[in-house]
Amino acid sequence: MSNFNMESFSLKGKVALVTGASHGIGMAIAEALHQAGARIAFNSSSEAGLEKGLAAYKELGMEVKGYVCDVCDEEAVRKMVADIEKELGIVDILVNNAGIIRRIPMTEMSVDEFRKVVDTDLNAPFILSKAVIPSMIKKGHGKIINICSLMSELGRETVSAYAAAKGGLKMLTRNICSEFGEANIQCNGIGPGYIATSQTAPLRERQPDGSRHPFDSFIVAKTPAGRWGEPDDLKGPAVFLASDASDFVNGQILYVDGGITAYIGKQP
Ligand code: NAP
Ligand code: GCO
Repeated sequence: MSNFNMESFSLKGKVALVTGASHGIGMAIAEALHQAGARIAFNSSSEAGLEKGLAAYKELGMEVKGYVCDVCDEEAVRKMVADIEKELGIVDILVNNAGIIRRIPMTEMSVDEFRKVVDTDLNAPFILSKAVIPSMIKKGHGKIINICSLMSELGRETVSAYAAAKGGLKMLTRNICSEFGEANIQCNGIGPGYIATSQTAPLRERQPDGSRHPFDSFIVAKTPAGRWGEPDDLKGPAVFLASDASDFVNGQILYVDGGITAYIGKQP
């Protein structure tokens, strides 16, 4: 007899850490996990970002714990996780959302710029996961959700560091699954398509004559849904992967992309 019921999607009693959730996709995911019953911790790399995030959560009527923490700094991450464990409890759900992109032609990109993207988008999820897994093992369960990208699968001009990092994040997801599945830790990824946030704002800016950005029109044509995604489109998939309902899903990347990775594109 299956013990599945709608409570399987509940996160009541769970503690979730969503990195880089002072706005954008991270905030939307934090909102959804909170709606499903989780207590939320988030971080920003700056005091200003933290304050902005806390004010926004207050507006939403959400009581959350916020921390200033650079996800690339292992010592700072260890301290943040220890503080969360003291103030909220062991982290049951980690969402590695914090990330950056630099759009620079590869031959013009400095090694330092390449390294910074890989550090934030790949090394930091390793650092965060390493910090929370021991307590998850002790507790007997845990959920790690890595925010990958359609660029975990596809490349394009100027995003070499980002695509390399997000491709690596896909494989880190599979490796955490492989190494800790037997400890009842499920590690999956969400691969958003093109989502309307501050990160993609430059790709959607109106042209001087008021017309749409060519890239904006290109993406809308390439996406079967015929639109950019919104952060809200990621809420349901995040709750599913954070909940007991996905206990037998491990090492998978769930593409939430309006179909773009499945579509060759309309004949011009
Ligand atoms: P965003 O608006 O730029 O938000 C990224 C967040 O990451 C910011 O809140 C920033 O926080 C945080 N962050 C960056 N570096 C950090 C660091 N060193 N330490 C702590 N926090 C740091 O981007 P978004 O569109 O919401 O993207 C969120 C995630 O989704 C990223 O991993 C991105 O790669 C991924 N993604 C986005 C899209 C899209 O189309 N938008 C598609 C696929 C995947 P502070 O500024 O507060 O420090
Ligand atoms: C870009 C975009 C993409 C999105 C996202 C797509 O420059 O092509 O920023 O990289 O951010 O990752 O899934």
